[in-house]
Formats: sequence, C-alpha cells, structure tokens
Amino acid sequence: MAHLPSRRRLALAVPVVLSLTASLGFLPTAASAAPVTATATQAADAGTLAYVVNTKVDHRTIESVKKAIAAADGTVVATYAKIGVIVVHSANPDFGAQIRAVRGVQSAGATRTAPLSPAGTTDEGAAELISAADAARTASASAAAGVSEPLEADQWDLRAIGADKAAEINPGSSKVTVAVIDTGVDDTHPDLAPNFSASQSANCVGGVADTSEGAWRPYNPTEDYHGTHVAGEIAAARNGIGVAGVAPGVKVAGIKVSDPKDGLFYPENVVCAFVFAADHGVEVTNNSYYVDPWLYNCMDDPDQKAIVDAVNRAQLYAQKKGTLNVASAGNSNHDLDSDAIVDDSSPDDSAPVTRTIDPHECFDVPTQLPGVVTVSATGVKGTKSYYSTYGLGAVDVAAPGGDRYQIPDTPSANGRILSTMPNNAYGFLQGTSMASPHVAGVAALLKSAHPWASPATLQALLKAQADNPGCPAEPYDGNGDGVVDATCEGGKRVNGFYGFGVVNALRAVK
Ligand SMILES: [Ca+2]
Ligand SMILES: [Ca+2]
Repeated sequence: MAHLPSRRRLALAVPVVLSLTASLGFLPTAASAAPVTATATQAADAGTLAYVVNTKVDHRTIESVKKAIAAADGTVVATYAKIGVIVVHSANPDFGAQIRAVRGVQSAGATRTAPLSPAGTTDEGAAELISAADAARTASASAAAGVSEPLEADQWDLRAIGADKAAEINPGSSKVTVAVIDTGVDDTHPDLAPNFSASQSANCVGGVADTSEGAWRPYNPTEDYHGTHVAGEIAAARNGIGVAGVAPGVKVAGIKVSDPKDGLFYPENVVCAFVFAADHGVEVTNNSYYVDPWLYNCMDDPDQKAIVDAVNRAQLYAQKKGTLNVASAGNSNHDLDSDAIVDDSSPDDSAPVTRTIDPHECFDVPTQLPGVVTVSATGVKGTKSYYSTYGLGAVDVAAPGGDRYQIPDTPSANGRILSTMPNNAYGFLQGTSMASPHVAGVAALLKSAHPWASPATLQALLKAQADNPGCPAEPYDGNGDGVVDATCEGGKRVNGFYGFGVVNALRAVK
C-alpha cells in the first residue's frame, strides 16, 4: 500500500488547479522503444490465489519445479529465471504446502489472502479540489522572490535540503533515471513530460511487464495520484511552470504496481518492477509503499517468508546491476527497533487481525530489506513528522515529508509537500511517501556527479553529507496533545528519528 495513512485518507489531498499553465498545453511524450509484452491475465476463478515460488537459480531446477507446479494445479504466470522466482496462479488450496515439499524449492507462498478477481476500478472519493487562489498568491510571492517556478514559494521542502541552490549549480544529468515504483505516473503532465523516460517505464501489475504506450499511467487518475506526486518531487522540470523537483535535470520513469481493483501493491508486481528497472538501466528506484497484504512479513510464516524472499531477490538483483533502491519508512509512528509492534492492519486484502510482531523478525518490505535506503520524514521545523515510523539501526536518512502540525510561513501555509497531480494539477500531500523521493532525488544528483558510484557508495555519500539535528531535547509530542508519542534513541551522529540525518542536495553537487 502506498505509504500514506490509508487509501481512503488520500482524499485529504488538496490539488490546486493551476490555470497559469493551462495555455502551455502538453508537451509531446517520447515514444516507447521497448517491445510490447503480454499483459498478465488475472484469473477470474473464485478461489484462485497468486503465489511466488522461489527456487535454486539453476535452469534444470526451474524446469523440474515448473513440472511440479503444473502437477499441483498451478499455472505459471511469469518466470524470473535469473533470480529463481516463479509467479504462479492456483486454485488448489494446498498448492503452497505441496510446492514447498518439492526438491529445489527454497520458499513458496501465497502473495495474497483474498482471491484474484477480474480487473475493475474502485469508487473511493475523489481528491478535494480547491480554488486557484492559493496558487495565484504563491505565484506572486515566487515572482517577488525571483525564483524560477511559479509555485516554488510554497516548496519549503526544496529550501530545507538546499535543492533550490543545488539546481543553480547542477540540476542533475539526463543520463540518470529514477524509476517511481508506484500507482503509475501521468507523464502527460507538462511539468513531467520534459523529463519522462517512456522507454524505462512499464505496467508490472500481475507480475509481467507491459511496456505498451501509456501502460505506466494511473488506472484511475482521480484516485491513483500518488505516483504522479512522487515523480514531481523527484524531477519536475524547471521550465517556468508549476513546481520543481529535487533533481530537475534527471529523467523519471514510472513502473506501475498498484492493483486496479483494490489499489494494493502485491509482491509479484514489485518483483517485476525491480527486475524491470535493473534490466532497463535505471540508476535509482523510489519505493513509497509497503508490499501488500502484510505490513510486516514474519519469517516463521511460510507465505510471508516467501514474500520477503522473492522481493529481496529482486531488489538485490537490482543492486547488483547498479540500481540504488530508496524506500519510505512507513506512516505508523512505529519504532522499528522495539521488540513489539502491534499491527492491526494486516492482511489488508481481506479481514485484518491484530498481531504483536518483532520488527527484527517480521519485515516491512521493501524498506527493511538489506541495502535499501530507509527514509523517515520531517516537517518544516525539521523535526520528525508525527506519523513517521523510526528506529535506531532501521532508518538510514531523513527528508522532508511534511507534517500538518508544523506550518510554514509560505503563501499557502501548508505543512505538506506540494507536487504534481494527474490531469495537469498540483496538490499537497504528507507522508514518508513524500520523504523518500527527496532522497531519491538527492541520490540522482550524486549519481550525476559520480557516474561510476555503486549503490553502496551512493548510500554512504547520502549519509556522510546529511545534517543530523540529533534527538530532540524535549520529550517528543508530534501532534501536540500533551502525550509523548515516540522516544528517539541514539546520538548526534546517528539516531532513531533521522538515521544519519536529513539529506542535503547542495552538498551532493558541490
Ligand atoms: Ca516546473
Ligand atoms: Ca502526542
């Protein structure tokens, strides 16, 4: 699920319809150079589940396991031979247990608890539209401040990490691409079109990459705006309209992984996305979500273990091919270094149960996977956002994600993050979903300056150049209700709220 409080609460988003840019029209979209591949079919059988079957990475093993899959009434949907992950659909209720007993199978399990069903659309409420008054006031303030973008006066987050000054030195290289693994990206947005890389974009829903023209766009632009917002935070162009991203000179791609029916980010979709990004020369991926249906995947559960295994194989494959993976820490204000977290939201595709889990043995995927940059969120005052998940040894770095309790002195006085929305709109959102793309943007600036840097080197540079505010001196009460909400462990150099600190775009280009 997108790392916002919940899909329904996405309706809190406040898009601005920006009439200022309407006359400019849409810029042409680059044609896709990638071959068209088959779209994964979704079985309509009432009892069909999807599975990941993880095997030894060996041709003969994979072929023999495929025979066993057929014998157990499974249908192979996709085979990722290089990482030994096979995506299967099966209506056999014992499929998981049967396939786990097969020689060469290292883990296997269902990636959902509710059956597959034919694609459809949800009918959740549309985002709230407001008048253009704030946009006009912001454009006036931006002009007075002499900044290049009409809405930049509301972008306190850029100034917080020196991204406004960085852009004057080096906006990033067009040879660097950040892929947004998310709900799809509306590349027809005039602030995204100039920097969009269609040849590195796809629809991975179902576990198979579809690269046909526009497949990467949101199924439902009114609801699935999350990925378009994230893309703008990273690489909205400095083109005299709307907003600017942290790295306005780099390319941004969209890899859609959210199910059209329930909006969930199923594991096989994410496996497909990491492999696609790696195989298409993507330098950085942004992952502002956790794989559904489990917020935490426990290694003592065979299904959840298989999910961790499959997604980890895919993200490690990407790292080995030179792709840095950046992910949001989550919006539950959980301490990932505690020994007990109450998760009452999983599984989120059927009936959730209340579980107490140990985050050292049950993992939020992909953010807790090895080598992934885990990002917590800050507000305009520079302190942890009230919702941000944290934890010493779990959080790597922090970045602005917005906080509605920390209000800036900007024209719209909105403590959230302003970015692009589908259909040529702009809106404010808050979340670790918004923090992660700031880090992805700074990582793209670093990659532009150091083209040969490995993912590990990029992560080390992000940390070395970060500004650490240290743990707060006062007990932390993020929402100001008088009740302490979280405890920051650690010191000035590294701590649970900010990891190694808030990333810095200016240092990345100097
Ligand atoms: Ca712009
Ligand atoms: Ca409180």
